[in-house]
Amino acid sequence: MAVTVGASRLGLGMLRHLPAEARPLIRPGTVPTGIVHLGLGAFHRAHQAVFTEAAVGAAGGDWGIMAVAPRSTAMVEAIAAQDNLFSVSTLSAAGSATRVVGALSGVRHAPSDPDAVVALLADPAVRVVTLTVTEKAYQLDPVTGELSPDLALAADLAGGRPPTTVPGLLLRGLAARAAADAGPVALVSCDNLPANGRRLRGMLDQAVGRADGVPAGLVEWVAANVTCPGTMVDRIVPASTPETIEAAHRVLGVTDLAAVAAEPYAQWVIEDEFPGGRPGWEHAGAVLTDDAGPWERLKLRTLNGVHSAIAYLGALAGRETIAEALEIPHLPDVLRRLIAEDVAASFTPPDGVRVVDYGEQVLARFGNPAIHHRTLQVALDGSQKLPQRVLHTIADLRAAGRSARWGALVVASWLRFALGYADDGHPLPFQDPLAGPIRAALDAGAQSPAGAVDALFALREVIPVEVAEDDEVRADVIAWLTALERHGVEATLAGAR
Ligand code: CS2
Repeated sequence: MAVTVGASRLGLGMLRHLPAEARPLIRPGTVPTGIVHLGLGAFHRAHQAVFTEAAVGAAGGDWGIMAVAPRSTAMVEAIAAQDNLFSVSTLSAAGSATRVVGALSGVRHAPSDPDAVVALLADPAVRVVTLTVTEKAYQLDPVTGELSPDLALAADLAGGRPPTTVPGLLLRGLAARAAADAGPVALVSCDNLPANGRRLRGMLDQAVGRADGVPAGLVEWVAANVTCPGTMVDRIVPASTPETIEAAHRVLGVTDLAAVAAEPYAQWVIEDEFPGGRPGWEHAGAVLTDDAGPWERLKLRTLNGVHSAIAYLGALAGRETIAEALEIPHLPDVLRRLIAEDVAASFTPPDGVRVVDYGEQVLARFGNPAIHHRTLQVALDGSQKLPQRVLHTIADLRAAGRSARWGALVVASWLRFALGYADDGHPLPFQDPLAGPIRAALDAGAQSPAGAVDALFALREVIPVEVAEDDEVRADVIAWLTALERHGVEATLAGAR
């Protein structure tokens, strides 16, 4: 990232020079590590780190976060050079506020020192492990939940060398923990996966079942000592840019190369299954519950489903950000129909929540003009996102004998996006772990919208069989794709009934 680095850098020595309201609630180094977090991205820094800092500030406890980057070194180096400090700028039309967060007790880079990460997972002081590693790092087939046959993962399961994948790190860490008799631990997925706790557990059970060289009895140890509480996580946190660093600099007067920007809203719903204890997250506004399922469906289908719809339609129509895309004429009306007619009819929301009201709140959040969330960022990895964001909505509606026309529009817009060019002919990047098979299917069927839909629907790892074999859904997706190809996004939305 090309930024002008000012003379002074954020660090413990600078804290007393910061405006009082920008100082951290806790000082790194004063709270011992109790949490290991995998995934050092912007979302973790603006979400779980902020909740945990507030919880420790209010209720105490040894819950410093040792944050592990599973891939890149840049953030590890930036945060280590800043004494584990970073800032969060909260942005809205009403103004912005920047505050330094002191939740991290340290940072590690998994690829350069996997054994250190395994040792951390086996440390009795660590009783909670949280994850934000994105959908694809779980290496689960999005439709069946089967662990992937990926070669690096197979090598991790075979053992004999330090692990390189997230399932491999967890497996070896838990094996070491069992061997050390280091006590129970909660593994908490904070990724936007359906039933993320159950998925993580499924991933772990399959990894343990297939692994070589793990202690006898590991299956039983994991069953007795490891919980995987489900969660719903929510905060819009775009990828940081040089402007994010400049905004932090304006308030702090020092350079923070790990700065993040986020919307004011944040929500965290957590199933309360923590055999080794947990931070007092409820003091930070989190909701502790015995079933996060209804919250998770509400959020994935409404917020994330609508987000993906805006991302694909907006990118096709040449809009750079989500907020700009919302200005496409008729798009908000179409999204309201998607929410009211399809999403709301597809599941039972949490008690006391009306899906259309939640949807209005979501649309207002997407319209935040201070958040520059790129349509191309939200458009990434569609094959991993579409099942929980829209295909489950379609499957549930059809099972109840209802139509799913607006859901079909989202699928068609993704497919149209995958063709790789915008309405004005500009190339669009298609980044997806399944880009190869999706491209090949689209090339084979590219002569007509029906051919493209049939080729894509034949990919079982993307489209669930009940959706793929549904003639009405197929016809709806073909009709939308035909309109999008012939008339473009704006005319298609103007004519949408
Ligand atoms: C977005 C999410 O990038 C995406 O796919 O839909 O990251 C979204 O911003 C968060 O889930 C909001 O909580």
